[in-house]
Amino acid sequence: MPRSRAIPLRQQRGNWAYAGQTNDLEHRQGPLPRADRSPSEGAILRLRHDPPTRRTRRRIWAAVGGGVALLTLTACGAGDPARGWLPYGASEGADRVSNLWVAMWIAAWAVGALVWGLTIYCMIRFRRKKDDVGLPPQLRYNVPIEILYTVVPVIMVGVIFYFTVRDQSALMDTSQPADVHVNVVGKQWSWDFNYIDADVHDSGVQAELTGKAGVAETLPTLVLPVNQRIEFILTSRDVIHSFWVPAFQQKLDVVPGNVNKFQVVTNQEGTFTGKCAELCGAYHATMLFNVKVVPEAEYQAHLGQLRAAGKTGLLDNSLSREGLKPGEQQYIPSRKEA
Ligand SMILES: [Cu+2]
Repeated sequence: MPRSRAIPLRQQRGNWAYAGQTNDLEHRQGPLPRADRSPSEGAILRLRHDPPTRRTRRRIWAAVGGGVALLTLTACGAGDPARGWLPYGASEGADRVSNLWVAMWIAAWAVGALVWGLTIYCMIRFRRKKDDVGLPPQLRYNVPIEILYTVVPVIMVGVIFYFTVRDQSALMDTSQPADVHVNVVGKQWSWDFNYIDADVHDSGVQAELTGKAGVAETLPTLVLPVNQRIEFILTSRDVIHSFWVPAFQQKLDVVPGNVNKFQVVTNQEGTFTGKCAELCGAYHATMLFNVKVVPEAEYQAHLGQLRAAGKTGLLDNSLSREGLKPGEQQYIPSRKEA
């Protein structure tokens, strides 16, 4: 049986109205929840707020307007909406990354639209009416709904996990023989490039960030042939770096003592930026380089220039601070294997 409780009568104060005034306690069942009590003023029910003032409404509309303007401006920036505003890719793997990225956003927006839609529907459909008194019926332990909102997110995470693992496995697959093998060596604060197949090397120095135009031309440049499968074999001389060419939309840590590898198939000529993506010390920001993807003849010409400049042979990883861990050397192909 419903049980009434005596509530002290209080005067209405500010935005609050008190239970005693509306005599609505007959509509309640059971003891009052803790949240409805005020320690100093006894059991008080929060029944209604005054409607938002004009000023508050103006602020809400200003915030909504600002958000829409920000979204519009962002959308007008560089990049292609069909690729989720990612930079254009210069490798086959880049398409895989942007497809996964766009698909995730579509799924996220669909879930967001559903949740917002249901939220707004509930806010309107079940809003407090002028003549409502007391609290609406309080529901709990709806087993079918609880199962639904446990199982559905698990399925969604499972789907995202499946596609992520599928694409990651493909991007990290190095089982196919590569056309070109480059041992990229990270060092504080630049990069060395060992062109294993051609038995030549290039050694970079850290960028001089003068703030003036022309810095890009002074950076170490990794030259690669177009439409070929390139294998990057990553080693470090000192601390953990991360080899990142944004146009390939792929990066991988460069770990001292270990050999990490990944392959890309270049499919676009051009000059792209490269950088270290792992905070590796005071001059981490100067670990900039260029990647030039060129026709085969131009690539061979560049190798010839390195040879002519006396940069023959490879820079040994024994130059590294700690060398490679036992058993890691086998992952760096020798010139004959490459
Ligand atoms: Cu670094």
